[in-house]
Parts: sequence; structure tokens; C-alpha cells
Amino acid sequence: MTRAVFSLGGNLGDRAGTLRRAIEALTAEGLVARSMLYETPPWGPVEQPPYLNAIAVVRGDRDAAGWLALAHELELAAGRTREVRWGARTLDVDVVTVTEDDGTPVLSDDPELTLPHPRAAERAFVLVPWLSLEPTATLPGHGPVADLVAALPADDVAAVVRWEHLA
Ligand code: PH2
Ligand code: MG
Ligand code: MG
Repeated sequence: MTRAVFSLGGNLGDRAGTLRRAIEALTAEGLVARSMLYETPPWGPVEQPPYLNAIAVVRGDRDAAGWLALAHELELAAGRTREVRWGARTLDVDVVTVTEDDGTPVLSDDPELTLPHPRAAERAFVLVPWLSLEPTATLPGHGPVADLVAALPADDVAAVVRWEHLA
């Protein structure tokens, strides 16, 4: 068995419905925990609407490639099309980390699936929901998620807002 941390995000269509359906589908795969939904400013070079983001933790029989295949299935089910890099999308599901049952992190430099996710350490939209869900989480190679959040610009952290409170 392995444990995977997924980052889910989307900024087109019924964002909350899409994320909830994806999390629902993860229930059948061994969902361990899920964060609240957060509204987050779009990160990156492309002008686009705000995202809803969430973190889900799943434990099951898949290996890292199997978790990536599941992520792609969820994106496909949400009508995701491959478009502009970093551009708007109905659903993006990224594998942030995969861990063996004995705690060993799975490391990969395969360009199709780099583990841990190469940009997670700098992204408030990943780290803030993750920290709220798992206060003792660590990002392999980078340290405690709490320390990574503390190192982010305060404005980036403050901009990640619990969506249920906005709705
Ligand atoms: N995903 C991107 C690009 N920019 N910004 C936010 N706030 N949340 C995302 O999930 C996101 C993004 C490409 O994967
Ligand atoms: Mg992404
Ligand atoms: Mg992705």
C-alpha cells in the first residue's frame, strides 16, 4: 500500500461541484482525508479567473504511476482538455507526494511524474490547505509544511481563503 497526497484545482465552470465530484470518486480509492475548499488567486503568467483548490490524501494499492493514472482519469471525467500550460482548466489533479507504508517517500525525476511535485514547496494554494489538513505533514526534501508556509510571503498565505466562508 502507498499513500498519495493530491492537489486538486479548477477555475472554469462549476468549480465546487467539480472538486466535490473528484473527491467523491477518490472515496472509492481509499480516501483518508480531504481539506476544505479554498479560493485562491491564479498563480502564473496567464491571466485567468480565481481557482478553487483542495488537498486529498488517499491510501491504496496503487504505485506512483497508478496514482498519476487516477489523477488523469479524474481530469478526463471533469472534461479537462490539454491546453495552455498554466492556463484555465475545469480540473487539475497533481500528485504532490507518494509515501510507502513504512514512511519512505517515493522519489522520481521522470518528467511525466516528478516526486515530490517540483513546485509544491512554493505554492500557497497547495501548502495552506495541506497544513490545515495535516499540521505535521512534511514535504520530502523540503521539510515540515508548517515551515514552508511560514517562509511564504504573508500576502500569498492571506490570499488563500476558505471558500465555504465566502459562499
Ligand atoms: N494551477 C495552475 C496554475 N495556477 N493557480 C492557483 N491558484 N491554483 C492552481 O491550482 C493553479 C494555479 C496549473 O496547474
Ligand atoms: Mg497543477
Ligand atoms: Mg497538473
